[in-house]
Amino acid sequence: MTADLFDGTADVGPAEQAIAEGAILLRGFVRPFEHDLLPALHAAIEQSPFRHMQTPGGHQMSVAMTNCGAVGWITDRSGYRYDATDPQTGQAWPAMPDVFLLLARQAATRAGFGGFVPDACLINRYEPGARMSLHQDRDERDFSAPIVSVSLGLPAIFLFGGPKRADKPLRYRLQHGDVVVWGGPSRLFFHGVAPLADGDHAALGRKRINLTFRKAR
Ligand code: MD6
Ligand code: FE
Repeated sequence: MTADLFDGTADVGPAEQAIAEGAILLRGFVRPFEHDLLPALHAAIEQSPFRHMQTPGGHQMSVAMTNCGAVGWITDRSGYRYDATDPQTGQAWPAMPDVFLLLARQAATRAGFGGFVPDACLINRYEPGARMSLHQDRDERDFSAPIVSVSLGLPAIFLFGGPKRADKPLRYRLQHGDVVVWGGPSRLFFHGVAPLADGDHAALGRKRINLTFRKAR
């Protein structure tokens, strides 16, 4: 019970944990990629900066977003969609860095989804208090491809429900370097992120960054 006090295993848990049929949590999977990943992330953000998008209902999202890849996910008063152009810069989104692609492919393969080629990477930035309400990812054309979700920076509580909005979500703590791969039977399950607790991460400071890789088209 107190082993964590002595050997630092308090938050380690099993390295791989099934969280639903078709969904697996790969703890620390980012580690071998981290050295190349963070500079590539910062370069992408420089080209297409974070912004708080509007929902179709007219609310501003608490999570700031940008994208890289051939297409990016956007929301505004007219709805949710993927677009090849960043509406803020008027330019194409930054190309998907090789290290992003490699990480996403390897994680998908590890989870049993070989041949995953994402064309979109949504980059989410959570500052303390930011949250993502329960939703389904359903703006992609082909639900047979999985989603690969990478957590960086401050830890967050990931809420993972079921096929109906009313299904009571389970809670998973996602830490820097964790990857969730998600597809098959749970591809359309409701999920969200609880309000981010304040903290200071050694590499990223007072924020959490989530990369969500999808095959949108
Ligand atoms: C987040 N993630 O972790 C939000 N969606 O910041 C998602 O909305 C998400 O992690 C689909 C699949 C995996 C995810
Ligand atoms: Fe989602």
